Amino acid sequence: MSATPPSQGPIAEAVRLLTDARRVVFLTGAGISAESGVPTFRGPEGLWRSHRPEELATPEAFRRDPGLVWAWYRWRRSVVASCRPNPAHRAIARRALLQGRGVTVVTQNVDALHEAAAREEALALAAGGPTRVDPSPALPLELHGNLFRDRCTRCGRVSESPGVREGAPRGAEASADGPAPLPGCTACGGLLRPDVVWFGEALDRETLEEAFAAASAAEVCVVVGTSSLVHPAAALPLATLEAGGAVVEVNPEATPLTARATCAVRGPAAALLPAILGTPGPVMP
Ligand code: BJW
Ligand code: ZN
Repeated sequence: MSATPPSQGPIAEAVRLLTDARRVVFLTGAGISAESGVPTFRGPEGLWRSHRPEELATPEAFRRDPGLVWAWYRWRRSVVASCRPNPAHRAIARRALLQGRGVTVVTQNVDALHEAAAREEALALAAGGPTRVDPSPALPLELHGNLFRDRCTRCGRVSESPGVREGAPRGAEASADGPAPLPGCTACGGLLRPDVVWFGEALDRETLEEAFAAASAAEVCVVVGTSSLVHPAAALPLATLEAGGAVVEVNPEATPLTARATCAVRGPAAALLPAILGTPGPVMP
């Protein structure tokens, strides 16, 4: 059972805003996965501290040195593959599954942890019951792609990247004998790249339109663990505000969004989201 939330302060206001809201958007960034062990981008421990974005997360960087970019993504895949959803992912998934289509989960993250939480919570909700629970209301719109998919630079074919999901052998990803060879498309032989969105690249139009439609229709947009610096994602909560909805920000630090948020809750997501949304039950083995 969840602890009784406080009756005053930002948490209480967030609870009040969300209790009866029928249309809710959750917009998440790297901070929601920090407590799962996934590095964030900015900040003292962030990925950009030791790797400059323009060296690794642009199409120019990939054209210049695909081996370097692939080495970085292979390393990140191996890190993320061993990470599990934390109570923040699970609380969001639980709310989406219990409320159904009124909730939209939008993420900038490429770590697939919202998807894992959706499947785990669907199993937990179905536990002991005769029918399975459909995880799809809790599956996220992935604005910046997915670390575990590849895309062919020649024919555009998208495929699951082999050997990097949890439990899979890592031998195919790196070798003690030197850098792994550049991966090729099984359909046309073209060079594969990670199916993620780099700086200067357009986001998938349908996904973005769906996210903006949900944000504009939302009574509440809950913005969790993002620096609110990267566009167009950073404009989603502004669409909610412009349409008359409320914005709840959950972040240990202030961001450019804070001054405009209806309510800013300071602290780590894994503790705060369950306090605001209720604690999910045990995960099924
Ligand atoms: C916790 C916590 C805990 C810590 N609990 N919280 C308008 C204005 C200005 C610039 C632009 C603009 N429109 C477009 C641009 C350019 C650019 C941009 O935004 N630049 C700005 C940075 C200046 N945008 C683009 O280029 C985008 N493309 C585009 O607009 O295309 C237009 C176009 C149209 C038609 C044709 C062609 C082009 C694309 C952006 C792609 C971003 N890609 C990356 C890499 C993805 C792949 C990968 O992972 O490798 O996405 S960059 C990186 O930043 C990643 C993230 O998704 C994204 C956002 O980062 P996020 O999530 O905010 O993480 P952090 O680390 O910054 O912040 C973590 C936060 O968590 C902090 O606030 C902490 O305090 C907090 N936190 N622990 C809760 N426990
Ligand atoms: Zn191909």
